[in-house]
Amino acid sequence: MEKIAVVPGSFDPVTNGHLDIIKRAAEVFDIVYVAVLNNSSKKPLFTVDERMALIGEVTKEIPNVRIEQSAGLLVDYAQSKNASAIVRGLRAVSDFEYEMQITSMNRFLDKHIETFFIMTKNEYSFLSSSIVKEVAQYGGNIHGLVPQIIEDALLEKFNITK
Ligand code: COD
Repeated sequence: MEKIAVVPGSFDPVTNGHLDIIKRAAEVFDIVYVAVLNNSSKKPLFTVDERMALIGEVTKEIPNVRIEQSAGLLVDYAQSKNASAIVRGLRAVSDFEYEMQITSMNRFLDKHIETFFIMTKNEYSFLSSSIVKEVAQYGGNIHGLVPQIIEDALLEKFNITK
């Protein structure tokens, strides 16, 4: 039976940290759905369609990755894909409390779904979409933190010419 996982997130925009988690999940699972979902506590910079297109572009070499969106609950989406696993990335201890909370809630909603965590690579442990946006907004150097196409998209969003 195929092992199907969902890698959910806001991906606003996708960073090298996210990409690393997606690639490593794709080595373990047969099919990986990268799901762009709504995090009600965040106000996105990129539209869902823009985020999906950018993720599609940077994962196009990984054959078992599919990019989708969902406006509802993560567990409902996972069920609709017959996914048995949710894969999340972990950076520092500060991620733990939030991840514990959403994992417990997802298990309360669906007792069959299992959440797996992949520890970030050291070089990405400080990296987040928010910090990349913050630096890009002021014309700072984000080279190496996001793929080139994401860097270009950020500069365009912030009307920065290099
Ligand atoms: N290294 C490794 N992993 C990383 C890095 C990095 N540098 N940066 C981010 N990550 C990981 C995050 O830990 C996360 O696992 C994943 O990448 C995505 O990160 P974000 O920030 O893009 O995504 P979030 O945390 O905003 O996603 C939250 C969801 C959208 C998944 C959540 O809000 C959700 O499930 N929404 C749908 C509604 C729902 O079901 N709610 C109930 C559950 S609370």
